[in-house]
Amino acid sequence: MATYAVGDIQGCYAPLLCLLEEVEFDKRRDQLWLVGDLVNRGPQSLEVLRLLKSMGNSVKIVLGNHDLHLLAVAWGVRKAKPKDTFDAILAAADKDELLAWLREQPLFYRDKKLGYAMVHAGIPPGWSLAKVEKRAHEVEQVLQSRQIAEFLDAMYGDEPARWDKHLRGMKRLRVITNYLTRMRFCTADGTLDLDDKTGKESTREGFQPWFDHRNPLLDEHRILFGHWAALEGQVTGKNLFALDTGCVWGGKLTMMRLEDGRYFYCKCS
Ligand SMILES: [Mn+2]
Repeated sequence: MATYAVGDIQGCYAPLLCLLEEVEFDKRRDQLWLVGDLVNRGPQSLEVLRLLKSMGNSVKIVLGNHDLHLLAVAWGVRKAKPKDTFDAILAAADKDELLAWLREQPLFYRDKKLGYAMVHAGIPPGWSLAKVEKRAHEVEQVLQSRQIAEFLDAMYGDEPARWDKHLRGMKRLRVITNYLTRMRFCTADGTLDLDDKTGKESTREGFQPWFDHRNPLLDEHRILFGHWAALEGQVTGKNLFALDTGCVWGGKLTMMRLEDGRYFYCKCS
């Protein structure tokens, strides 16, 4: 029995199959963790969703910004953008089942025994593990409720740029979602810069990668994340694992075996 965590797939089905084959993945015995952005930009988002859904309990997922965007288009609150490549999902006979499964997925996942947790983008400075879990759950509850369309519509936007415990309603859910699914750079007080998508250096004073700010949580817990292909899998913290290695941009798909920290890669065309 082993646990394998995989970076952003974004519809790249062939490299995912390649990795599963490489480690002789067996869903009766092993677990597959995915750091989100299962769909979009790549060629086979439908096949990726079908495969992961069929794997049942052996799969653990956290939602990424592209997954949420797919839900927003599917719920009719957003139009697909020219670059979006998930038309096949929206036209599929099993669309309803796939989307019902997707909306049930969390934004944060943790396995206490293994000592790992995962999130798509990051965790803002100052949030304890208990707070991340509680705030992620607020978004999850709305996604699984009748308010889903209202939330998906209100989810877009970069404001408020900073968490405040007094925030209520959609503004509160939007900033939580932006931290967990879109963040790269922020300041020590958690003010977000959602425009900068470059490597590790921000040009704006006070802005650093979210994980370079002091956060006691990062001393105690091992965190897997995706979303930031420009990092090329390189981070400094001993407890941090950046798994997005730009598969959809012609990079590679990365898989890490959590029990021994060994990496596996498949090339992406
Ligand atoms: Mn992403």
